[in-house]
Amino acid sequence: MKDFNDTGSLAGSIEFHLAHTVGKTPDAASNSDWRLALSRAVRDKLIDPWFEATRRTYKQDRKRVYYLSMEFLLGRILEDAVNNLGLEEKATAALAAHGVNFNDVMQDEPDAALGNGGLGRLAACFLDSLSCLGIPAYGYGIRYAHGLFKQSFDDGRQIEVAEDWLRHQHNWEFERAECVYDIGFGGHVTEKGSRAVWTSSDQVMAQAYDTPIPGWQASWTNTLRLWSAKPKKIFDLEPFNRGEYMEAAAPEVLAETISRVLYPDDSTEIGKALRLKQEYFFTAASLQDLLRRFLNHNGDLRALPSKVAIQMNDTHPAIAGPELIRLLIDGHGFEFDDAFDIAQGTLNYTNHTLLPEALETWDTQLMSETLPRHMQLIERVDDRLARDARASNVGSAPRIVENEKVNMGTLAFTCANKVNGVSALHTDLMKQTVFSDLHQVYPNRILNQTNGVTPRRWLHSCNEGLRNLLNEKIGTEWVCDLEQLEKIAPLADDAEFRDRFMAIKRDNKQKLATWIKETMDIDVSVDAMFDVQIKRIHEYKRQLMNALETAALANAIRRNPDADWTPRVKIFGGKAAPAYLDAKNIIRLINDIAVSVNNDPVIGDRLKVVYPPNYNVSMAEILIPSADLSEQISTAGKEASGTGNMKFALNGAVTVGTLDGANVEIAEHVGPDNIYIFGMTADQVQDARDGYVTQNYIDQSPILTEVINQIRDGFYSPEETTRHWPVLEKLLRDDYFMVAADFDAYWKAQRKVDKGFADKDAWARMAVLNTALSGWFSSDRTIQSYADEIWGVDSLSGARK
Ligand code: NBG
Repeated sequence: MKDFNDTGSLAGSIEFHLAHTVGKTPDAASNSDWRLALSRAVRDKLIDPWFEATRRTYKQDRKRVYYLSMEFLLGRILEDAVNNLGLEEKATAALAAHGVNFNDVMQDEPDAALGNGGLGRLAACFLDSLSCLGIPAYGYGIRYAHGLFKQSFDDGRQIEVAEDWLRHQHNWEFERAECVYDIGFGGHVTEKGSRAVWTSSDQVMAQAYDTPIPGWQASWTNTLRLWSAKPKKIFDLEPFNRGEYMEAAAPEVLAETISRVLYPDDSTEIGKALRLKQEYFFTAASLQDLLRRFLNHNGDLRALPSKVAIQMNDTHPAIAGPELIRLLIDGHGFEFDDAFDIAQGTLNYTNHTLLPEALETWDTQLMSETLPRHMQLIERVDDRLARDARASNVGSAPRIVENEKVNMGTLAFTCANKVNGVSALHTDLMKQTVFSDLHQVYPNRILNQTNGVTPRRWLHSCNEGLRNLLNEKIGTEWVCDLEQLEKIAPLADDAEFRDRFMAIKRDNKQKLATWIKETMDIDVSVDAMFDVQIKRIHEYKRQLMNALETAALANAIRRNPDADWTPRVKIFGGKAAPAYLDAKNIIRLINDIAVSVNNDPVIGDRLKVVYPPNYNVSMAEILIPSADLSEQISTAGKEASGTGNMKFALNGAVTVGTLDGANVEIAEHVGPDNIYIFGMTADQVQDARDGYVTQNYIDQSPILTEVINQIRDGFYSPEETTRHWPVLEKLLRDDYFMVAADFDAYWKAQRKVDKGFADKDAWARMAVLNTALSGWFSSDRTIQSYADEIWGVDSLSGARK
């Protein structure tokens, strides 16, 4: 018998699985077949550490963390596992023996895109860090059949195509046919004293699918448990027997709708009945599951807060408050106040945005119809809040239920032990704005936890050249202790080191240039500055400001092509929510500017604009290591944190940005000389709001005026001159995010960037220092801080710090 847990036999294990799991011979196997075989071989190696982690958690009766998130934007899973297990070389050799290219096999894996952007990707980085730190944890979410849509462009317009990652088989998960829970909706409530019986009118089953999440070198492995909705009864036999086959299948269709598709909007998708069902579906299943696990070993539910910490990732799982209270009262006989205290001691809430349109509310009518018992309990929680507000003499008492709406932020806050923002500035603004009343009622509840990113994926795996250089200079401990990168700071003054650092950047740029040529047929020069803005397309992130600056730069070059230009490649990436028309208009404008600029012989290599479609995690892994300049230009006060900003800095890109979100802390860490900060501060934005007139700012800026006039005259859309009028119309009518007000400051900052880049040595120094000084932005630091300050758990002995 071969020992398949021995790393040495990876090659044998791959061959075994190719034959016995996939059913292929090497000569008939495609890249997909090899991927499936490799995935199985790698997954086998996780089983022992996975079991061992569970055994140790039970044995030591550790407190567990449950991370409830509607989204997990994982990207490729195989790549992560190979990286964390250190199997890259062995896998490469094993496949090469069959003439198969390891990278081609890795590229075959579709991204697991079960998230929209920031909050979902943060959840994925957190899973990695929880395992790396050896904290017993489960991620709980939804196993969407269709993740975030695929984006393509048709004549510059965004087209959305359904994503179907599950159709391309992936074999990471374990289906748990036995792990199912009933989830009810609708119906009515019968009161029995302080208890109630909720008789739901519709039920579905939540079935678990488990994916092991290995930490670094698999010293610890946690579980991501995703719920899939299944019908309670597959068939309605009566209509079936009458020959009405479609009607007979209706229960199945209805149930499966719940986990069918991810809502493709990260900020404004509110009020949709199906979404409320999704939220309740996964929250209720997760709570039943974790209570069952708790009760297996503990008799007394009063001990729940000492054994369980639940993190609500945004308000999406906020129904956890009323649901846990309901289970305690109606299921276990607690009185309301005791049930509330237990729930509140267990739950915590992370806020990810202050944008008013993104703060979830539900109509009381919809809530009462969908979850009648919960609506009653929400009213009780609201009374409790009113009582606490009176006791703390807060004048304008905040309410959960107001104007026939349930405010989920207020609900989550009231039911939580700790409430955190995701950067220092964001947390301050939470206290001053949306949660100012609640902060007065519960003054010790809000705290800050600045986001972080996992160095395993966002440096070790995506930037092989830099990884090897770092290993050579400071050893490998930085991978789990990222602040060790500081040790390379003195090397910023070492010319030879700088050269090597920049040669790696150039190498990465060359790979990207080849990819751009292959996929988009655009020639870009690696001598040019690679200037990258990748993130969701949203007005507050101000891709429009970048586009207008690009057009202005093109004008300046055309006027004086022989001046000493710093060549640039402007790279954009990102999707717009399908219903967000203003964002889609901006995409089309960028694409039209790209066509015009790229085909202008006068401009030539001085400026190129590239917008590859379908930006996702895997594309980010190519773009970030190749960037010279990182665009983080949101209106100050609007970007809660940003995490892309951290990934760029870590990979030696210099930031041009506003004092927003975590940019503020990045500036503190890398120092003012190694970042280009421009524009209004959050306070100045507030001050400028009164009496803001876009046209006044445009009039003050001849550069911006010229671009606006060109767009109006159809310069970028000669075949349809009015095409981009809606963008201008919106800008002039409602420049809420102050593109016009910050434009000149941005233009000037970019010209400083041009000069900076032209001085190769000085730029290289900045790049090195960005990498050296951004180690604090590791999600390991963030998770350790959640563990200490929110969850009250420590990392296990034997696991790495
Ligand atoms: C996003 C913010 C980002 C932040 C991430 C992670 C949502 C709703 N919000 O600024 O816009 O970095 O959350 O905290 O995804």
